[in-house]
Amino acid sequence: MATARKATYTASDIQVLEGLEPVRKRPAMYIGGTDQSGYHHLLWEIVDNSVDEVINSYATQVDVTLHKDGKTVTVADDGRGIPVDVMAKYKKPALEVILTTLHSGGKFEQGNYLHSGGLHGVGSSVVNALSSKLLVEVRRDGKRHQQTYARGNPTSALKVVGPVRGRGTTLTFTPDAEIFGEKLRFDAELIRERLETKSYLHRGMVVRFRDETVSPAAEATFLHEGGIAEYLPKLIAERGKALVPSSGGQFCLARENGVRLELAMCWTESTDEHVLSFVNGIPTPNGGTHEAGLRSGMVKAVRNYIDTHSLTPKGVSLTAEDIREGMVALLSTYVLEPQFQGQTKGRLNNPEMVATVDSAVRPALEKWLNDNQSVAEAIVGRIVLAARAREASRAASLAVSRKGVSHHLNLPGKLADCSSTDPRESELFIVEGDSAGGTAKQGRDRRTQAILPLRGKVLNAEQASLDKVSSNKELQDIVSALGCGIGPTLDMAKLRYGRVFLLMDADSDGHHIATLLLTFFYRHLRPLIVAGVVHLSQPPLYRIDVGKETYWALDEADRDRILKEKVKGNAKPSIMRFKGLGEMEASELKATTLDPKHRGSIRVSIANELETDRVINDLLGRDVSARFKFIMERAGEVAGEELDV
Ligand code: 0RA
Repeated sequence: MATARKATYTASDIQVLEGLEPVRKRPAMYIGGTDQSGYHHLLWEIVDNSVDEVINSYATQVDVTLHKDGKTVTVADDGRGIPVDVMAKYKKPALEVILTTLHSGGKFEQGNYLHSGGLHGVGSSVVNALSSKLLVEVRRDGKRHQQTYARGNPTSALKVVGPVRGRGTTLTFTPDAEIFGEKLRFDAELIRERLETKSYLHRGMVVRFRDETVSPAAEATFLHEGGIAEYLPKLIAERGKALVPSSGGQFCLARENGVRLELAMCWTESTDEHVLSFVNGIPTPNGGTHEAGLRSGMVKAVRNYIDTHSLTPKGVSLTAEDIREGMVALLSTYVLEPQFQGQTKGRLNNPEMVATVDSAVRPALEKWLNDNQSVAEAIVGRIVLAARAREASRAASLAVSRKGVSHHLNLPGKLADCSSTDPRESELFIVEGDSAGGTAKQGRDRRTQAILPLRGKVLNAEQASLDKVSSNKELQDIVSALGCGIGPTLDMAKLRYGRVFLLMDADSDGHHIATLLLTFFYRHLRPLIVAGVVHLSQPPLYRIDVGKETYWALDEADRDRILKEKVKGNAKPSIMRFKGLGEMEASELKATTLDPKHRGSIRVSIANELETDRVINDLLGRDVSARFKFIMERAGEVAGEELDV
């Protein structure tokens, strides 16, 4: 840390000053309001003073107690103790000056104190002014000093009440009901959270919280040697997001010029970005210049890594948003003279912080990516995925809005719709070919099952230009029938069917079409897959009659198993192989594929988005049969229930 700290502090270092009436007249000016948040602000101010002693290595521990009444709190530290020597100019102890005058405090900004909140020195007198009762105890020079206050005024002189070991300051106060009303109480859960967060921000600091509003009193000790790197996994778990495998990293940077910075970050599979930032240990929920610096430095570092390792994807350009998608970061910065916007310090305004953080983050992150190449690869994969998804949905939504398709009114002509309009019971079967479509229409339950026959092959959504995809007739028909739209404007609430089945021949052409359709759903209608709407029908390839019994086999292996198990003695089974769905009777199709009670199907799900994306890219561009093989292998593994694409 570049800041020089003065070894001693004298009464002459206190700068002053103003009485406390303005605070009681306009409390909101000082604590943001007299609501629940302002009430707790009093406590944060006092806690931050003690935390400052820890940050500056004068104290090791902060103890907070919430007393039984829920309105009185005690904050104790083992720091230097607030000075008690009499100030010549005021003829009062420094402690009393600090607690009774506004803007008093050490000349912190002149560099003898690295402080947390930016309002300190102001803090304790503001708290005193707004408390109906305040008791301060200072342990210094082997003596225990005490003084009491009410609404900012001393109610006793500063007294030595006895000998003491060690040093430190303890403040006990009750927010004034005249200011805050009778109803407000401290919220133990809020305090616990705030204290725990502090303990992550200042590694090694011991924070204890004792809640006496419950019996027996609840005690918690917070100590996180790992600092914010330990906080990151907790944050992600709280938000319930899956981590991009091993994309976590931590960068701790020390900077000259009084700027200290710590950063822990990783990427999740969620599409939103989440940055939690702090200035001098105080949360900045509205971000500010330090966050802007993080974003720009991070994007530059990742871009540079992609460029130098020739990882630039073909056919898609990466935007800053793609790079930031799914990012979770904890940024803790220290600023000597922080300028905050608003009374509650929600946003950092120091303009120099953009460049400061940017130039700290960029080289550190780049080095880290180079040192952790496999992690870097996962991160880049994640980013390319974001870019592809963005381009796909943009093109798709453009095409749809250009055509002005009204999904409800513009149902495709060849759709044999069901009579029910309740998506919970309605199903759509997308069927390969007109002849199979005809069979399916005969075998379906007209009330709940709709049939959409597809002619020939659909377009390869992976290879074709995005524009072509959305103007492809077969794909457009699917979108119109579904009714939910596509891309960013997709609205699951408008989806007309609760289940969608892809019903293709059990041959290689059928496999190919299923693959292309899955690609289309994956790229353009992904929420349907995520919601578990999309299924692959499993029509049988063989019908086996043994005596009066009929068995259906999905493939050769299935056929052989049935023959072995079911054909006893010299019974003569009759085996029939369907060349396509069109060869089946409507009743057969119904019994094996359409009827919910007997049909076989696989629900399509995305087990691993990154992996899926890679597979689709690798395989579908060139070798579609390999891609299908992949699907079928996986289908076998999951025994006809779930298919992970
Ligand atoms: C001003 C000067 C010194 C210490 C403190 C304030 C101080 C304030 C608080 C508030 C809570 N706990 C605190 N502990 C210390 C420096 C005194 C010296 O140089 O000895």
